[in-house]
Amino acid sequence: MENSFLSSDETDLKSDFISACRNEHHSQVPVWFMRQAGRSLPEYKKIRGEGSILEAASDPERAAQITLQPVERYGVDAAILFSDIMVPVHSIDFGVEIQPGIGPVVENPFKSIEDLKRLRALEPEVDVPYVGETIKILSRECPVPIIGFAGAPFTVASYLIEGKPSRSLKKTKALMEKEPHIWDLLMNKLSEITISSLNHQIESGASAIQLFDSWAGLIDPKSYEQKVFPYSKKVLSSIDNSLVPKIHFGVGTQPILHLIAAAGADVVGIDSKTPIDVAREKLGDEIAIQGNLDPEICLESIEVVEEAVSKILTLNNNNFGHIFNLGHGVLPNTDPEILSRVVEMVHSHKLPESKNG
Ligand code: 1CP
Repeated sequence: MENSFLSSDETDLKSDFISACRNEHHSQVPVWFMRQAGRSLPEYKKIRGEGSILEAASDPERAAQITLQPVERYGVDAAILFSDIMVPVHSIDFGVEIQPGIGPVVENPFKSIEDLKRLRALEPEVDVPYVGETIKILSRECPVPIIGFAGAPFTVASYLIEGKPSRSLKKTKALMEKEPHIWDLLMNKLSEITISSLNHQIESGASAIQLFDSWAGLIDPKSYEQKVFPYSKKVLSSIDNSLVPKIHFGVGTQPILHLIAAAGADVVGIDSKTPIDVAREKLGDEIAIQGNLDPEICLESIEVVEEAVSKILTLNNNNFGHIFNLGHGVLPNTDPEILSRVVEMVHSHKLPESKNG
């Protein structure tokens, strides 16, 4: 299937979001929110149903409807597929569940070389046909580009090894340091699974992809460079950016921002602790930046939020390579009215007529 949203110098449908990803001229700053689907929306709670998010995500009609909800309510410029970074490893029966209010939980966490056998190759048409079907429904019904996504090998590995959400990543760091050979085999297997998953989403009609390496900033920069970067690079470089732009995001990545870009990103997603002007100083003007309103600020009064939005737009200094977003996911107790106001404010900011001002 063709991606129907092209950049501004193509003749097909034009999208500010895709133009910004490609650092091309457009008139309005595009905006979407990480974790915009399936969080605070009352309409989500209505159709979510009982059972795990993995069940809801495996029903294409329902998953497509949930994906569309934030587009309809907020008027955001992109839709992120309703799914989860653990869907591929769940689908090959590694024994991953997602517990409401907790997150990914693994019954038998990854411990030894024996566990590699439990990570067979992903066959998307057989293992996750519902992902492709959801994207195909969205390709017909969604008025804005669809962002496909995957967890980066490191972040997915951390859940498989820890067995549950963790911020110390003790077991992950121990395996990485003490068992380099097993680490390499594990990361290679996860890289292949990630590549299959992303290519399947692109073939099904995703117009952009985002690689979430949410916990990349929790290890030291040297370990990131040696033990994580090569695999993310393998994933991103195996995706042709003439087909879709590639967004690479992690939290706490300021010291490794150049590597987040060098892994093969068209867009670097930054968290709220990295001011946009600082990011641009590190990355140069060619690469696009996505971010970075603090999700915690969205719990404050409208005046506080407005000031924070203005500050980000000012720091961006009318650079065309900017996609407005949060610095991490929408918090579950966020008032949807606040996010509607953010979209309105971002859209009312006018960019210059041409790239040279
Ligand atoms: O906009 C959307 O919500 C779209 C769907 C989506 C996305 C993009 C979900 C649904 N998950 C994700 C990505 C995801 N999942 C990431 C990367 C983004 C990020 O850093 O937030 C990560 C780290 C996960 C893993 C995960 N799944 C967590 C985090 C656990 C931790 O370590 O703190 C959680 C809580 C889940 C469950 C989950 N995923 C999605 C939903 C709607 C839910 C909640 C389900 C429930 O509680 O029933």
